[in-house]
Amino acid sequence: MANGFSGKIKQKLIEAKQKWAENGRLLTGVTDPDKENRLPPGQRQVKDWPVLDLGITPQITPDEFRLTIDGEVENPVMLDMDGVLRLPAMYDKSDIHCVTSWSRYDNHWQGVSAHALTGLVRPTAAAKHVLFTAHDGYTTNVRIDQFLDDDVLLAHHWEDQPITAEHGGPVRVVIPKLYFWKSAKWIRKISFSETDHPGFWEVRGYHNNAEPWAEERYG
Ligand SMILES: Nc1nc2c(c(=O)[nH]1)N[C@H]1C(S)=C(S)[C@@H](COP(=O)(O)O)O[C@H]1N2
Ligand SMILES: [Mo]
Repeated sequence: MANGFSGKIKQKLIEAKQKWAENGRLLTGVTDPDKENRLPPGQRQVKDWPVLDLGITPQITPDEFRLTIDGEVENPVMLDMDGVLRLPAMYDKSDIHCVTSWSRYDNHWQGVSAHALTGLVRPTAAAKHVLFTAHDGYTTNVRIDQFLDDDVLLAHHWEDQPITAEHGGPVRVVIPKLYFWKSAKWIRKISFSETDHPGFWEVRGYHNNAEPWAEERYG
């Protein structure tokens, strides 16, 4: 493969995060179903933008970028960067909530909406789940209704700049209303399916739904 990688898998960090799930770290026992507070329970606001990964930073140039969308769809596609940029652009401002407790307000994203993507590939009636696969081997899963929220996009710009490699460029997923581990960086495949396929953290004790105001951190 022509793509470059830097770093190596941080096995200790993965084991530590698995322990947090076993111990229920950060759980307050308080939920906020009506989202009365902008900050979900157990979160704190940060002004910087932390980088979280498994230790590997794939270096994918826009030229090398390919995105496969397959599974329960009428029109499977493989898009290159031009193919992504030709789809209607969407802009959104949203907050990030990472399960390790930091939240970052007012991120300005530009990219392609989940709606534009499904308009292109047309999921079949059987499609109920979505699995994202990334260049570092990471996977994460959501239900199709979570994917089709109005603020979900495949982002290629943040604050009017191309998304950097450390933050998942050239293209990453952004699903603002779920904990940020659901937002795959360095996306290379999106698969629609009838059955659910739990992802990297979901099989290591993290919640399948990941809704911050319900404190769905672990489970
Ligand atoms: N491909 C990939 N995507 C990923 C991850 C990862 O390790 N690999 N980490 C997830 C986690 S746990 C978080 S909190 C966010 C971090 O995104 P950031 O580094 O841009 O803040 O990416 C998510 N998406
Ligand atoms: Mo995270």
